[in-house]
Amino acid sequence: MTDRVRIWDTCRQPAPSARPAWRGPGGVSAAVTTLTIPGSVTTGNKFILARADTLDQVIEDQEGNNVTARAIEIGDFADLQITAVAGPATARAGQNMTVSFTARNAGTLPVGTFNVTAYLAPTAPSPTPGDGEAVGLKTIATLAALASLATTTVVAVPDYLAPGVYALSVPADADDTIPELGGNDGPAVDGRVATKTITVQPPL
Ligand SMILES: [Ca+2]
Ligand SMILES: [Ca+2]
Ligand SMILES: [Ca+2]
Repeated sequence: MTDRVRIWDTCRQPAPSARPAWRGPGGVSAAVTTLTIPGSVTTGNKFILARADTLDQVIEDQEGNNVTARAIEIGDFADLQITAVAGPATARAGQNMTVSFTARNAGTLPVGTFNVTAYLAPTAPSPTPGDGEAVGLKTIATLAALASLATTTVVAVPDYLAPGVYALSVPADADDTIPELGGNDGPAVDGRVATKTITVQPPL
């Protein structure tokens, strides 16, 4: 409720051009206005409220139907991406392998701690990032706006993984702790599938 109030506090006075004109009985007035959400609003799922007669200046037959709410996701203008990923040509079930990747924040504000997770998936059907078995992760402490970080991590190939050819993928923020602007969020767009496959050999 606190955030509802915060958002509403800044939005309750639309520009005069956006204020609906007076309408007679049964009349309908539609308006479009641009609102600024203040930086103090925390990220996450919120509601934005539209309230008629905010200052209660009009005595109405029904005062209880002046508000409508719509869900809105507040992002923090981050846009995590993986711009490169590679692993070994072969790996062995039950042993470690080294994965290299480059994480990028294409957004306009720095991001805090997030995980980059490595997955192994069968090559058919063609996997998207995050498909298959999670085999390990690396925690990135922070990434400035428009910064990239090239790094490696050692992950364990599960000993129960059937021998065969696998696709390596690395999505950033697969556990979704960093809200990103709509369309830029989720493992499929926050990750990348390695060009080269990995042949997993049976355990020793
Ligand atoms: Ca009223
Ligand atoms: Ca993203
Ligand atoms: Ca995210």
